[in-house]
Amino acid sequence: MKIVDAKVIVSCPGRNFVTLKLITDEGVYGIGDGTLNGREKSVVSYLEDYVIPCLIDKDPQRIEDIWQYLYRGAYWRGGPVTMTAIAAVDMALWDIKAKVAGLPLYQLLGGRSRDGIMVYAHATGEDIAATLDEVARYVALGYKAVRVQCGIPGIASTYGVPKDGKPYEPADAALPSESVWSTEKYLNFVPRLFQAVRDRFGDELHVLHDIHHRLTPIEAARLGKDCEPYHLFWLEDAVPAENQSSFRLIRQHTTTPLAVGEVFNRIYDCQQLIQEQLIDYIRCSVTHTGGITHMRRIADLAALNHVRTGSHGATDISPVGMGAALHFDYWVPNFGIQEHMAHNEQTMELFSVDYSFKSGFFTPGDKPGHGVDIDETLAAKLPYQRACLPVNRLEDGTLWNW
Ligand code: CS2
Ligand code: MG
Repeated sequence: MKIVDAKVIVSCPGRNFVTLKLITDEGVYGIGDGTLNGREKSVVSYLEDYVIPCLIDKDPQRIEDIWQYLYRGAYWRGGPVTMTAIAAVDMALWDIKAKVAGLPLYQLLGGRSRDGIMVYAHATGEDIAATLDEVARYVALGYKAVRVQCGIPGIASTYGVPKDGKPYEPADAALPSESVWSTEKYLNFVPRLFQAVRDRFGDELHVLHDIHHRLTPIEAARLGKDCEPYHLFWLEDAVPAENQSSFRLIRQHTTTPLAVGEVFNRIYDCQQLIQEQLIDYIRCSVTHTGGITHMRRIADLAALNHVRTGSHGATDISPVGMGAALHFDYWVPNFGIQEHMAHNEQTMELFSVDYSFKSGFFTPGDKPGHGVDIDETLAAKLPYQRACLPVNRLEDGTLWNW
């Protein structure tokens, strides 16, 4: 069997997606997600100019060898662009292998370890009352876990909170829009939010929160302590994690579980975090972390250290990436939770999926492969639209982490 052709399909059903299709001489093809929010075209170039020419005539069944070829063979290893491009190839190759075997992908990984995949939804609102109503809406839909983000009094716009009733998409302008941040206002407000959530919804609901890299370790430690009475499922991205030892200080001060990793792209980004047991959940995704082949390595290291998975699943993970993630989640023994932010209607017309939701849990479906495909005719009618992620400044104008 040989790879004879490859296409990189860029489409914008309300937001941009990069989809790779690898075609074999036997007519079987595989689909992979190569979407890197706000940097889509860099992955397109990396695939078209450097990766695809190396794949033609290669045996698609040799997933591991192709992975090593693209990773070690690049000399300039790692980084989000490279690892997203490798992920797209890897996902497409697993799709081909599973289609050839006539099995759903999770069967090739070792079969399912659970009956359903618990997901969390995003509840957001401009104030506490609106946010609680959103939580109630998800609880009524059957969700067992909800991420809660709320507008902060005195700050004009807050990460995760949509404006003008539109669905939240952070890449909202052709050039980065600017938001303003106040750590003090945020730290004083957030415990009140979670007090209100517990008062209304009781103890059972799993409640999550994303800090989005905005605190220092000691500030994160304060928030973790302040939130202990509300027993969060996790606090996410407390501080930027380039310096992995930052998490030691947070860990010494609080029992609130910690999650991190949506911007990581390889195992070395979380090696210390995992080996020193500084976190509870690793948030790497199949799409940005070298595909299923590399995610298995991260998950195995995590399993040795009591760390569970909680993969990134914002709308910038396409339905292809979500499909592949759900097969991974169905198998991975140390699964924790999966993020799920629903895609809009046009996206779900563009992509056909085999996964389904029931009472707070997803299942990946039993079609051979990962079960997700793209309508290329429709994709051609939805051209790329430039969209960047915002930047963030402190109230005095200093550039901060968004
Ligand atoms: C996020 C994302 O889902 C999350 O937890 O932090 O919303 C993130 O901001 C986007 O994926 C950026 O592309
Ligand atoms: Mg996040």
